[in-house]
Amino acid sequence: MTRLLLGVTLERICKAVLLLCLLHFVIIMILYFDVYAQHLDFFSRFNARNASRAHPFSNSSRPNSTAPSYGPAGAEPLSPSTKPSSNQSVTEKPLQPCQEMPPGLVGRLLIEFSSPMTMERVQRENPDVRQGGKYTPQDCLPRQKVAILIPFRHREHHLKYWLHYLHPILRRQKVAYGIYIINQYGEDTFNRAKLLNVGFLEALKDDEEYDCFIFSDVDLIPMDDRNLYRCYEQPRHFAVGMDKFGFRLPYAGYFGGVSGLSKSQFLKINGFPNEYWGWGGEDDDIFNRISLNGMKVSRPDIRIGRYRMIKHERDKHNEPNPQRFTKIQNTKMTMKRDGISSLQYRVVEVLRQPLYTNITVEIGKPPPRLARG
Ligand code: BGN
Repeated sequence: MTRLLLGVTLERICKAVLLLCLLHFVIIMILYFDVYAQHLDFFSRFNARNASRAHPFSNSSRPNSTAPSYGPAGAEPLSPSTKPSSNQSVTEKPLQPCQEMPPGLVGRLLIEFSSPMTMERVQRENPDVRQGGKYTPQDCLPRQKVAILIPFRHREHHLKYWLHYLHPILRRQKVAYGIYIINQYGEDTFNRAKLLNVGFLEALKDDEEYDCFIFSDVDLIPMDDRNLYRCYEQPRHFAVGMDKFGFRLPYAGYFGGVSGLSKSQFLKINGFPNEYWGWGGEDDDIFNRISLNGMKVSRPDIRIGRYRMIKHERDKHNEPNPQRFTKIQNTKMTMKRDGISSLQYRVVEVLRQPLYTNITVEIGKPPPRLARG
C-alpha cells in the first residue's frame, strides 16, 4: 500500500518536472525568436533611423557619435546617438522637450585653477562642440536658444578655464548655445556694457533664433550645475554668491558678474548703457533699467548661485570710473537715448574657433573730458 502510494507520488513528480521542462523550453524559444526579430528589425532600420535623427537646431556636418565628455565632476548621461543598449526600444520616438531640471546634473562642483590648462586639452575634452562654440543637445528638444556673451581683452588664460568648466556644465544643462567672446580692439578704456550690446546684435546676426542672452565675465565659474544658464520670466542674476564677497550678495541691488535677459527683456530696457567707460556702475545702471521698466530681478538660491573668481591683477585701462556715482543717479533720463538704439561700433574681425566665436570690435573711446589712463 505504502509502495503503491510512493510510486504514484514519484510518477506525479516526474510528470511535473517534465511539464516544467517543456514550459521552460517554450519560454526560451519565444525569447529567442523575439530577440532575433529585434536584431533583424534593428539592422534593417539602422540607416533610416540615423537619417531621421537630424536635429531642428543642428546645422553641423559633424557626426553626433562623439564619445561623451566629462565635466569637472565627471558625470554625463550618454546621448542616445551612442550605441543602443540591448534592451533599448527600437521604435522611433519623436524628441521630447528637454526636462526643466535635466537628470544628468551633478550639483556641487569642485572648481580649481591650479592645474595647468591648454586650449588643446579643452578641445579634446569637448569633441561634440561645433565650430564657433555651438552645441545642441541630441536627445531632447532644448526649450531656448542661448547666446553666451563674454566681454574680453587680454584674458586668454582665464578663457581656457572658463571653457574647460562651462562647456560640460552647459551640456549637462541641456542648453542649445553659442559662445561669443566680444574682444575690445585697441588699448583705450574698457567698456563692458557697450561690448555686451555689440554681442547682442552680433549674435543675432549669426543666428536670429537666439531668444536668450547670458552676459558673463570671463573669470567667473559657477560652483553648482543646478544654476541653470537660461532665461526666466524676469531678468536673471546668476552670480549671487561669489567667493570674493564671502558667498553673499554684496548689496541687494547687485547685478554684476553673470546675468541673463531674454531678447524681449533686453529690448524693453533699450539694452545696456554705452557710456560707462572704465570699471564700475554699468551693472547698477542695468539694475535701474530693469526696475524702472517694471521688472524684478530673479535669482537662484544662495546655496546654488555660488561662484569662484579667478584671481587677477586689476586690468590696465579699466580704472574705476569717477563718473559712475552721478551716472547711476540718472538712468531714468539716459536709458531711452543711450542703449542698443544708439549703439555704434565697427567689427574688426570675426574668427570662428573650435570652442567659441571671437568677435573683435572697435567701440571708440570716452569723450575727451573723460579721457584718462
Ligand atoms: C559696486 C559697483 C559695481 C560692482 C560692485 C561689485 C559702483 C557704482 C557706484 C556705487 N558700482 O560698487 O559696478 O559690480 O561694486 O564690485 O561703483
